[in-house]
Amino acid sequence: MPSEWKRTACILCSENCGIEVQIDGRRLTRIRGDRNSPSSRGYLCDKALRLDYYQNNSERLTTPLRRTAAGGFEPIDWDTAIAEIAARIVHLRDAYGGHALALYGGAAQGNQLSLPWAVGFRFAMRTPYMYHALGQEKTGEFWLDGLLFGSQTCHTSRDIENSDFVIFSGNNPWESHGFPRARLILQELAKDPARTLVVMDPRRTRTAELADVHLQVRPGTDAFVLGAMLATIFDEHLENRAFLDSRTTGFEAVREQFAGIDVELWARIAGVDPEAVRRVARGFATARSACVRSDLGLEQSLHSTLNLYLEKLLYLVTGQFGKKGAVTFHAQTIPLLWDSNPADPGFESLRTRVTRMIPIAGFYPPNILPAEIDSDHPDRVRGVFVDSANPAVTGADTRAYRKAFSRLDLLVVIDKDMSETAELAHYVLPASTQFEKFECTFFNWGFPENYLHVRHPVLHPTEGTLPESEIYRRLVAAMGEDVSKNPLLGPMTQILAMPAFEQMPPGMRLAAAPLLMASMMFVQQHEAAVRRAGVVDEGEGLAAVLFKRIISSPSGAVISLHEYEDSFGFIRHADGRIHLAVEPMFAEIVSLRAEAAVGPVRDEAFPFVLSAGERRPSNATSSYRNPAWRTRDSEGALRISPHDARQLEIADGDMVEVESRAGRIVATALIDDSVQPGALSLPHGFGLKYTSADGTRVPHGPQVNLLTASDHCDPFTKVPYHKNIPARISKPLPATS
Ligand SMILES: Nc1nc2c(c(=O)[nH]1)N[C@H]1C(S)=C(S)[C@@H](COP(=O)(O)OP(=O)(O)OC[C@H]3O[C@@H](n4cnc5c(=O)[nH]c(N)nc54)[C@H](O)[C@@H]3O)O[C@H]1N2
Ligand SMILES: Nc1nc2c(c(=O)[nH]1)N[C@H]1C(S)=C(S)[C@@H](COP(=O)(O)OP(=O)(O)OC[C@H]3O[C@@H](n4cnc5c(=O)[nH]c(N)nc54)[C@H](O)[C@@H]3O)O[C@H]1N2
Ligand code: SF4
Ligand SMILES: [Mo]
Repeated sequence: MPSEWKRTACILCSENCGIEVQIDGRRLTRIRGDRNSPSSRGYLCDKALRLDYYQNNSERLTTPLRRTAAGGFEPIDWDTAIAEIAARIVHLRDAYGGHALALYGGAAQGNQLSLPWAVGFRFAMRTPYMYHALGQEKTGEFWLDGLLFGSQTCHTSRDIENSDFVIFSGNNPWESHGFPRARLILQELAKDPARTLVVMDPRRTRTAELADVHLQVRPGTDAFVLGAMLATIFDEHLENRAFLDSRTTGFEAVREQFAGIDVELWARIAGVDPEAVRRVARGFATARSACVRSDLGLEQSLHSTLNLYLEKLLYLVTGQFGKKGAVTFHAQTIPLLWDSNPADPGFESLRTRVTRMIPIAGFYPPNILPAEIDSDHPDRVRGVFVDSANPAVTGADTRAYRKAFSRLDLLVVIDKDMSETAELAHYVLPASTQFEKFECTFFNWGFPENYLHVRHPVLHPTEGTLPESEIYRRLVAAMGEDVSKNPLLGPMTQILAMPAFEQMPPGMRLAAAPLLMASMMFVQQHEAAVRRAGVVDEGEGLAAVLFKRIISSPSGAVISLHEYEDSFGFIRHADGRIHLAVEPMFAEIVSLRAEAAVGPVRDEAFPFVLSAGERRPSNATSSYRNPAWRTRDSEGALRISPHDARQLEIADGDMVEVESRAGRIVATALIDDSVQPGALSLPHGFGLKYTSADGTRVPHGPQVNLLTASDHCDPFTKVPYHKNIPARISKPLPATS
């Protein structure tokens, strides 16, 4: 008998749309959007309907595992696992120092409630090293935010829903979402003749098909287009003087950087019509409200950090900031982002020992980790603890990762499934799924209204599994750590001793502790906005009321309601202004000018540009391991233009070899006129192993990171240039059967 409808969320992407599920035994049999969710309001994309594949699959882990001398795994009990891992961590820490240890991940798309426990555990390991997927995408933005706004925690949001003029640069929200109810909002934008939708993307994506203007740039040339837009704005005096005077410093220095740029030439380098570039620049500058949203297409492409700087200048010099329909800041419930400020005392000691990389917003980039391990440096990393991540597939250069991990003295993986990273580990610890424990995402980045959705479990934990918070609590205890000195575990342990917490069910206590802490901090920072959201203190204290609202709103709760003007209160520079002049970026603009003078350089040996990691209806990071969830594109096809397919005599469905300087893989060709001649595109999230009917565990679809290299990345952030891999492809391979 199916259960009544229970409320939870889809955990496949950062949106975490509210859902209702019916459960039959252990199966999620029916799923629908939760209309009571204040954020998603019943919206879903169809990937969510198959969440049973996340909950139930043959690769689920149900017991701790320990590597055997023969190279396999043996099941062990939790007490043994915790005691042995704790002892080995303490040994490495005390023999070599905390910098010999690193944490990787700590949270994925929807399971961030244990993050404070994970960070507390990192403190107990005495290491600053927190490697995270955000270091493959967003750290350029965080770094710039630090310089522009005074803190890397000054993260921006976009009021797309209310905007008259929206540019999506290097993202495809029709498929990837990235903001609430994406498809509905895109359709509204497209339909409304009074509003303008611009897409900058080398491929004619579903989002681009909806656009009023599609700037179909050549891969890797966005900096030229954005530079040409800024030059147009300055040439035509379209900057917003009042905003610049009252809110910013450094404008003149910025404007000088764009003097004399040949808009015509820069647009042509990018392969787009100069007049279209000018029109977009004018439209953006003069719109009542405008915003620009970028994602991996800018971050993981050539000039990554510079692209983001130019994108930020676009909205800042036009004053499309801190008002309805524009770019704004947003509140953070749990500070996911930290301010890694080079001016802080002791900052130099945070540099990694081998590559000397700095943290950005508290995160280290996955691209450097293999080098930090696979080195003869006496201070190399020797122990890695991975939680909710699968770097053996998702990190750049799979071979380098595998080789480096094989040199570790200790690799521990917490996952709900046997992942490719878990296969390499000394110990594997089974986590309860996100339907079996209290969870939430801290990617709740709404503005002016901000929401938090704390999900209660809809299933009992699978036998043998634990929630991460409990795993960390046990590990730290077994390490003999005095938690009272731990900056996170200390306060959380005090909260746990409060009578109200002692009475909570065990599964709830550890989850609730960080939420009370977060509520207190949130009220301290945003009291007026919390009150505006209807949180009323009747004597218990505002934080206590907010906490209760958070913990007892099964569809999620509104936690703050800001005013657009509040945006300026987030700025952390002492003068309260936005500092537009980011000197290191000026040098990048000088190089860009030099590049413009030379023109595009082609790698003759690898003449194609491969975009390695496209978001499609057939992928959902590595959350779905069973390939049966895919109703189409089961091969994870390689898109190739009709022109190139003709040249190479490739037909739809042919197998071809794709080769880069880092490696080669075989993929199935899909002839597709949405890609430009010379461009190729492979999906993200394929190549995961699953047990076949004959009992063997085999990968399904392309493992794109066999083609990517650790050093093909941005110099400032080490964010990989995954969207711009020089590649070549073979003629069709002979059929195998
Ligand atoms: N279905 C699905 N949705 C997802 C995910 C998933 O795995 N599957 N993953 C989630 C995650 S973790 C993230 S970070 C987001 C990412 O979301 P997006 O960034 O939107 O995803 P991508 O498809 O990787 O890349 C976006 C676009 O960049 C374009 N692009 C490639 N090269 C360039 C270039 O040089 N310039 C420009 N302007 N564009 C370029 C590509 O053609 C592509 O359309 O998606 C999230 N949503
Ligand atoms: N070439 C290329 N590489 C890329 C990208 C690209 O576009 N191209 N995109 C990059 C981006 S943007 C991202 S975000 C990363 C994503 O890559 P990762 O950071 O590695 O994250 P996921 O792929 O989401 O893997 C999450 C793991 O968490 C496990 N998991 C799910 N739920 C739970 C849980 O509740 N507890 C625990 N402990 N584990 C759980 C899943 O089984 C899975 O193994 O990939 C990056 N890699
Ligand atoms: S995949 Fe993302 S957009 Fe789609 S239902 Fe799940 S959370 Fe919502
Ligand atoms: Mo991501």
